[in-house]
Amino acid sequence: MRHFFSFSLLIALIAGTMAANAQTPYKLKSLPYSTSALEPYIDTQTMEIHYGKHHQAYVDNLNKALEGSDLRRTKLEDLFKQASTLPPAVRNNAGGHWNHTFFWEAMTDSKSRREIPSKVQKKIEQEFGSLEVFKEQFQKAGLAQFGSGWVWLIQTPDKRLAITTTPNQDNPLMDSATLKGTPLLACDIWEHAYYLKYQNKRADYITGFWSVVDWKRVGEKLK
Ligand code: MN3
Repeated sequence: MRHFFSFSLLIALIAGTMAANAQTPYKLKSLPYSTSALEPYIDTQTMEIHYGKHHQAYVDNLNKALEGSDLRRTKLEDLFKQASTLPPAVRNNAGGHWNHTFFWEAMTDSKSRREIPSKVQKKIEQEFGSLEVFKEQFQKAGLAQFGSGWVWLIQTPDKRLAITTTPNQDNPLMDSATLKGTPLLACDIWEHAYYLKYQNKRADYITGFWSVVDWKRVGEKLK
């Protein structure tokens, strides 16, 4: 009996260690396409620096900020529910890691995935009047965001669609967000996302963004 007891204790300890390791350290996921795949809308050099340097830094700094903390056992999506209570280094780098992973996957080099599924088109028409009006409003929101941040298309808990912006590396999953919901699409409007190619012309960058959006993925996320 005593042996059995210590054996199950050992198993519990191993399982506990594995669960902790499943979360940290966080790693940079591979891009779903090459760094030149979104040319000419998103240039190769920007992709290389944005993904390889900026995103990597969020991952490294997140791992550093979580060192020795119980928070590393918590999934990022669950951390965001208590974002307003998190140390700034955890909140900013956890947001930075999650938002960029979401952003890379919001774009595609596949022609067929760039076509908008009819259920997405219909839902957008219902909510915004037309796809063109939606794009205009999304772009306007992106331009109105002062300084660094993100513009999002989200699905709110009542299943409606909405456009919202978040400052810095915040996102609509955070308890602090002015409008909360499930992200369907995001555009990074930090200058580092576009300055090398577009300089101060954020509007042209967002116009280019429409050409590489993975609309199929928006459809997969739409409930
Ligand atoms: Mn960025």
